[in-house]
Amino acid sequence: MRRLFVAGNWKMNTNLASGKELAKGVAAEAQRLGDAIDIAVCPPFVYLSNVKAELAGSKVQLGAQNTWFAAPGAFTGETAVEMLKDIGCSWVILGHSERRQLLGEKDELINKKIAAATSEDLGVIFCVGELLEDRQAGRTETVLETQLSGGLANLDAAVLGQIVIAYEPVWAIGTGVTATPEQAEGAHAFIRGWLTKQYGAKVADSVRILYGGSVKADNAEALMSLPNVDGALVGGASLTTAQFAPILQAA
Ligand code: G2H
Repeated sequence: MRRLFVAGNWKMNTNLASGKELAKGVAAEAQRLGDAIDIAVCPPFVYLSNVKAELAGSKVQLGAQNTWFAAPGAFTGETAVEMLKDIGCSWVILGHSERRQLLGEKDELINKKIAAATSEDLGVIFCVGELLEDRQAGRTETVLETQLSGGLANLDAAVLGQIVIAYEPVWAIGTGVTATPEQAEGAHAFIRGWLTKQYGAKVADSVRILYGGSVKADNAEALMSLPNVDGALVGGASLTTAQFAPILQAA
């Protein structure tokens, strides 16, 4: 049985005060819910330590939204995996479509980052997903396969224990358009089938696959109750406790 996982991707949102307030609210909700699910928040880099302080004593885990793949050194503006670990991060989001599209991140770079994070025991939320034009042209599975095989290249099965995959159809991100349960389940089942082919059924059955893309209180339960959907990566609706708490409750 896979344990459900809900992570809030705050993207480039909040300020210091609102980020601390939000962290406090999520910690309080997590406390109320007990130990039923895994919960993480992924604030902007500059607020990671402040948010961590607000989460003290809470089971809510901390995640970063990016990392660099090399050890500390001359990489202006970048952040090393060991720095993220040092300030208490348990997770890093990699392969997000906003970084693929806006910053030109390719599968090869994402693969290096995944390898670096997992080699230091930092959990990875590895995002994959197709563009609208891919879906319309019937290329969804080809795109997912390319992103999965590129991102996970040369990683052995043991590493999969530290990786959560997030299926985020790009056409559903921040648009208010959510994948239907059939579309989500279809893509998730395809991903699990691919994992089975690559790593065997035991590993594939243990990997959590989150859905991301306009998850809200009113669609969270339908999505997270699907057989191959093991939680959610939530953007916009993770930015207030009022919207995030019902999603946590739905898990
Ligand atoms: C997809 C998601 C979180 P939103 O990017 O990763 O954002 O829920 O705002 O669509």
